[in-house]
Amino acid sequence: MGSRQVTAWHGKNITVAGLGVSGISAARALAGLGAVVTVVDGGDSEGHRARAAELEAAGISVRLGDAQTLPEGTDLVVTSPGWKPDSPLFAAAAAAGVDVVGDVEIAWLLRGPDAAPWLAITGTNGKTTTTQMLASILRAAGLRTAAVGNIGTPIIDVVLGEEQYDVLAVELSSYQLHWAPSVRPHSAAVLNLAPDHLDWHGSMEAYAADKGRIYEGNTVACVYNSADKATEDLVVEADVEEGCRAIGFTLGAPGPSMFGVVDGILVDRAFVENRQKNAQELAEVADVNPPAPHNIANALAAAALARAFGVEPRAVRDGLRDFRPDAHRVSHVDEVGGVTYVDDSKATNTHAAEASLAAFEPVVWIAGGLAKGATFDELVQKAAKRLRGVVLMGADRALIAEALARHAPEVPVVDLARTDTGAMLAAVREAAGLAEPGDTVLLAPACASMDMFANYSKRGDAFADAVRELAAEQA
Ligand code: UMA
Repeated sequence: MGSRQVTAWHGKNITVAGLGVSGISAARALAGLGAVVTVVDGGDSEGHRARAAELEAAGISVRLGDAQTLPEGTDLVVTSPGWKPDSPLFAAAAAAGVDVVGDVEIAWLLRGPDAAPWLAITGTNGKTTTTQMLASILRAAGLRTAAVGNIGTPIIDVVLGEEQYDVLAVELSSYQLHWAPSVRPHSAAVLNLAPDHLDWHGSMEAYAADKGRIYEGNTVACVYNSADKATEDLVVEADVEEGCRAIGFTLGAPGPSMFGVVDGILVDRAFVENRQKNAQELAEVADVNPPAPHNIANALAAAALARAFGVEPRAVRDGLRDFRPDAHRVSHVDEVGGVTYVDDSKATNTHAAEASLAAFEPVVWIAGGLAKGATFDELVQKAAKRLRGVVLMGADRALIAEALARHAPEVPVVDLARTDTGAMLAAVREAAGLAEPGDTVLLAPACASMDMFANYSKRGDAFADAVRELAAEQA
C-alpha cells in the first residue's frame, strides 16, 4: 500500500466511496490527474442525485443506491472517512486484492516537495476549536495558513489549490487517521481520549490506536495532555523522527518541556533556553475565549504546536485574542424567566457533555440522540448532584434513562418519544417546566444528532429557535 501503488494515477480505475464532501473532492482531484473515477454511494436522495449530476458533467461516473459491490476492474478504493472498516465494499476490495485508503492519505501523497508542513490535531473533544486557535496564532505570526481536514475543508482541495501556504493547521478525526497510514506531520497533538465512535472502531483500543497514528513520524513535537495519561502513552508508543520531543500541557504549573499556567499566565517551559530554570510568558488566561478550563487546555495545545513551529510568544497572545469560538459550543442563547438557556449541541459524546455539565449548577439537562456505542453510567454518576431534571429525546434515550434510574433515581426525567420537527420545542417547554429561576437549561446531548437532525448545528439551531419561541410566549 502507499505511494508505490497510488502515485501513478493516469488511467487507473479508482473507486471513490462516498458522495459527500471528501468523496467529491477526491473524485474531482483524481479525475483531474487522469484517473478513471467511479463514485459509489449507498444513498439515493435528491441531494445525492444533484451532486451526481454535477460530477457526471465533469466526466466522472457515479453509482447510487449500492454501497456494497466493487466496480469491476477497480485498482484502488479511496474512501470517505465515515465508511466503517467492516463495510462490505472493503471486504470485496480485500477479496480482490485492492487497497483502500482515505482522502487524507491521497492529499499527503499529492504534496509536492515544497509543500507546507502539517501541524495536526486530534482528540475526542476540542479539536476543531484548537485547530481554529492554532490557525489564528499562525496568522498572527504572519504565516500563510488554513484550517483544514475534519473541520470541513477537504485537505486535497488545499494541497492541489493555487494558493501557497507556509503551514497548515490540520484537524484529523480518528476515521481519517485510520485510512491515512503515510501521513507524517511536522508536529501533532492528541488533546484527550475518551470513549467515542466505538461502533465504528470496534473497541477503545482500536480507537486509541487510530488516534495515536497522528504522532507517527513527527519531527519536532508530540504534544500530549498531562491530565490524560492515555495521550502520553500514545506518544511513548509512536515511532517518531530522531530529536522529536514529547511536550506536555497542564492546567497547573508546568515542569520542564511542558506548557502550563502560573498565576493566570499561560507559560512555555519547552521552547525556551535553559528550560530547567526559565519559562516564557505567552498570554493571560483572560486572553482565551471563553476562559473555561477545557478551553485553556485547548489554547495550551495550540500554543505548543505554534511554538514547535517557531512562532514568537507575542503571536500566541495576539492569535488567542483574535479567536472567536463557533456557535453551538457552550453558547449562551437567552435568559427566559430567570432561567439561562445554553446550547452545547456540539457535545456529541459523554466526555464533552461531562465537561459542559460540570460548568453549571443546578442544571436541567436536555440529552439523547445516537449513542454510537457509548454507555452513560459514569457521566450520570458525575453529573447526578447537579441535576434539577432531565429531558430525554432521540433514538438511544433509553440508555440514558436506564443510567439515570441506576444512579440518580430521585431526579425527575421527562421521556420525549417525539421525533417530529416540533420535538425540540416540546423538549424546551418540558425543561422550562422543570427549571427554577437561577437554573441553567443545557442542551448537551452526549449523542450524535443524525437520528433527528441533519447535523449538530441544525440541532443547536432548533434549540435556539425553540428558546426564542418560549421567550415570545412568556413575553
Ligand atoms: N456513505 C455510504 N455508506 C456508508 C457511509 C457513508 O454510502 O457506509 C455515504 C453517505 O450516503 C454520504 C457519504 O458517504 O453521501 C458521506 O461520507 P462521510 O460520512 O465520510 O462524510 P463527508 O461528507 O465526506 O465528510 C467527511 C467528514 N465526515 C465524517 O467523518 C463522518 C466530515 O467530518 C469532514 O468535515 C469532511 O469529510 C471533510 O474532511 C464531520 C464529522 O462529523 C464534521 N466528523 C466526525 C467528528 O468530528 O466526530 C469524525
